[in-house]
Amino acid sequence: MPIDFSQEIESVDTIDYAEFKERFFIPQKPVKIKNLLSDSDANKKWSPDYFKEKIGDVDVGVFFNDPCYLDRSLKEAPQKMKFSEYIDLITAGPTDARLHLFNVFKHAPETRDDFVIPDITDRILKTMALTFFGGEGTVARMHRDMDNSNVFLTEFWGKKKVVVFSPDYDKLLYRYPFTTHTGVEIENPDYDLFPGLHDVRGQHTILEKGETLYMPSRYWHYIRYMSVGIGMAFRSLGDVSNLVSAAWQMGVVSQVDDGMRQLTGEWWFQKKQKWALKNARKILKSEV
Ligand SMILES: O=C(O)CCC(=O)C(=O)O
Repeated sequence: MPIDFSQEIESVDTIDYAEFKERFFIPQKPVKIKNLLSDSDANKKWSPDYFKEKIGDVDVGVFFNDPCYLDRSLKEAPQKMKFSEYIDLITAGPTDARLHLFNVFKHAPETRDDFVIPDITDRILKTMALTFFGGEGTVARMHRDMDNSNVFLTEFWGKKKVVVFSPDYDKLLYRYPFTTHTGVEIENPDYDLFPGLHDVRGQHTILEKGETLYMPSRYWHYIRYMSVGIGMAFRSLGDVSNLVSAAWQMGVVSQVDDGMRQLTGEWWFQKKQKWALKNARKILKSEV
């Protein structure tokens, strides 16, 4: 059976703290909330032109999906351009150029007042909202967020397909050890190389303008922009065990990974690839 993410993520119109906690937060289940921020000024005002006018002259770092970075997030964007040029690029037609975790509020602080983060859960990092820009066809390839926080992603312009998988599928998704990344392409899976994908089940949604998607801590996510898109994510801290493992991952494991990559280059990447295949094989064997 092919990898299956045809199930839709549950969707609610509105939800309060108590219901969210009981039905989604404690069980760590994804949910789309249609009207968490749909009334905000951001949903009324944000557009490519709105930001082009405000911060057109700012230099921004633009990311592309280069396959040589399959096993990590790039810390620095490979290309810089004026924000206005970036908007011209993404509005001209399909492109994979994206602004990832972009702090638009540093350049246009007044736009932070365009929305109020609701008290939907505890330990929300209210000052840490970040934005994402992309063109039609832009892909945020499959990854888990290294900080293990709970993510609330709101789309304020355009729409995107989001596919999520539980962290229980870590090994069958062929996570490269030492990282929160995988080389699998879920919309074009290579079953010969990654046979474990046959057993993977996920969920998807089309996140439309104004809607918010809650992705629990450590959930895998894959995102494809169906149009030019502007999103904003805020986060709430994971529980103690997630915080400890995030600190370990960021402070130790990924430092070792970076060091080994610098020392041994391709050898390290191939080693991780082998380990990922071996980890999945073990699970497949135990299932027989
Ligand atoms: O919407 C996007 O471009 C990416 C969002 C994402 O990967 C995240 O919130 O972790």
